[in-house]
Amino acid sequence: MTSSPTRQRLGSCAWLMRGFAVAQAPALLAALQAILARAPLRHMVTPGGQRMSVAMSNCGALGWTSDRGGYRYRADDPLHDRPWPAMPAAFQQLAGDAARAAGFDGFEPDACLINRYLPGNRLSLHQDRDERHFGHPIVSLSLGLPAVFLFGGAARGDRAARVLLEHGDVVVWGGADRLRFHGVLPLKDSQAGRQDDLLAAPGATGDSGHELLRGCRINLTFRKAG
Ligand code: MD6
Ligand code: FE
Repeated sequence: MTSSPTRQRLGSCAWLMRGFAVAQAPALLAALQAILARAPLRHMVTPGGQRMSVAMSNCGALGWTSDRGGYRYRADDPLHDRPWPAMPAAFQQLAGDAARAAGFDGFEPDACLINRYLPGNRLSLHQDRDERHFGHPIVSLSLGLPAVFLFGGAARGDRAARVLLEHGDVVVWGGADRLRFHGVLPLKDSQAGRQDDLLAAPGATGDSGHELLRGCRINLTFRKAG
């Protein structure tokens, strides 16, 4: 495994950049608060009829949605049939900078999916394949409480690595890793003790103090969906 203090390889085209966004987090959270006032977090329903435990919203030209009809990107928030809030410049900047640091130049996301995890919430193994092209990477930013990210292989049954994602961490993946299965283990109630088998950052803490993050984890994933 190739590592550096700032970049840790998770796959041939997948990188964890610990603490990459810690400094920008307060500004990102202020922008996020305004977005969520207009496009509130909600529990979507899977095509199979299950209510998702993770609450979601979006910003950008396109937003990822799920309902009985399937998974798809839409230009309008189905809660009120108005466009999703625009993607703030600070979000675009962060996503482009992170992609570049991971070797993907010129990343211009048009979609940002916002995921909010409360203790006990999990995201089962899935691939991200609702985007029009798989030639663009995905940039994922973790805020708030830490979570264990499962990073699997090309097949659902492949063994998955466990990666601890903490406040300010960014994961970027694309290329040969773009369709790897991944998920999130149930969120722990407090800042659980670090486990030896996880890739953990020395000295990192789980909380930033912003009220939006009280008792939860928020993950932003930036994609080029259209
Ligand atoms: C999460 N993330 O970390 C869920 N997908 O809360 C994802 O599903 C994800 O982190 C694609 C790329 C990066 C991700
Ligand atoms: Fe995903």
